[in-house]
Amino acid sequence: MSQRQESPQKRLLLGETLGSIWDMPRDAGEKGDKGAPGRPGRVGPTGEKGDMGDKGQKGGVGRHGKIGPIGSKGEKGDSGDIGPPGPNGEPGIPCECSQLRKAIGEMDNQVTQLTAELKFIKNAVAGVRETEQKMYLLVKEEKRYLDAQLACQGRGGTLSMPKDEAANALLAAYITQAGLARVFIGINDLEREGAFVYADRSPMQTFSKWRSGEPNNAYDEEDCVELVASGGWNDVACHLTMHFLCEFDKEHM
Ligand code: GN1
Ligand code: CA
Ligand code: CA
Repeated sequence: MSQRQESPQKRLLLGETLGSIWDMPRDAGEKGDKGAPGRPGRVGPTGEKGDMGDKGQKGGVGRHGKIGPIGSKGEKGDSGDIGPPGPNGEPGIPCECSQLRKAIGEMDNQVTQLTAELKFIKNAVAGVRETEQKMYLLVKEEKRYLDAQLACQGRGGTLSMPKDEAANALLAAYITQAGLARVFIGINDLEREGAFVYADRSPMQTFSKWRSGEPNNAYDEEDCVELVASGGWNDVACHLTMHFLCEFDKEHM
């Protein structure tokens, strides 16, 4: 199909005519049918985050877990009630009771006699003092500290180690009655200056009985200890010689 060619003037005129027809007021025609629905619009921007939703429903009960480890041993229970008494024993052999009683009575007398004699020997002859656990002996030989300790050990004991007020007071009274002013006791700082220990190397406990100003390590040579009659302690030179106090453990006699 061939296109009809118009002259430029004619095309201009036609254009103007069409334009004015287009612009002319027209009567409204009848309403057309409803058009087809338009295409869906573009996807909108991401919305703002909403509030948290309601809490979901509680889930169902879970499966049974595995058996746990064995628990620790329980405490010991209370002791049970006392059982019923046992049956009577077989009859004994007839005893020579009066003879046995006589023998026991005689032994009782002997024990009393021996106890009195022992007391005499301990106090009057040996001149010892004692407490429930210890026996103390004042040795009236003048020795240096280490020789005094050896002399006590040779008798099965050690230099006296007063570890409480009662023992210290007993020893002070002991030397006072003997008319002595001072004796060696088993305390020293031979190993480390100022660190006083007992002769059995046990450390000083809370109890001590230093005289005021003691221990002073006078002349830088006082590593042994004397007990003076009034009950106080003083550090003195170990090479001094004096009487001394031994002690013996009754448990080991
Ligand atoms: C004695 O007498 P003097 O001051 O030298 C004692 C010291 C005492 C001191 C206390 C050998 O020394 O141990 O600390 O008195 N020395 C002797 O004043 O007994
Ligand atoms: Ca000292
Ligand atoms: Ca001293």
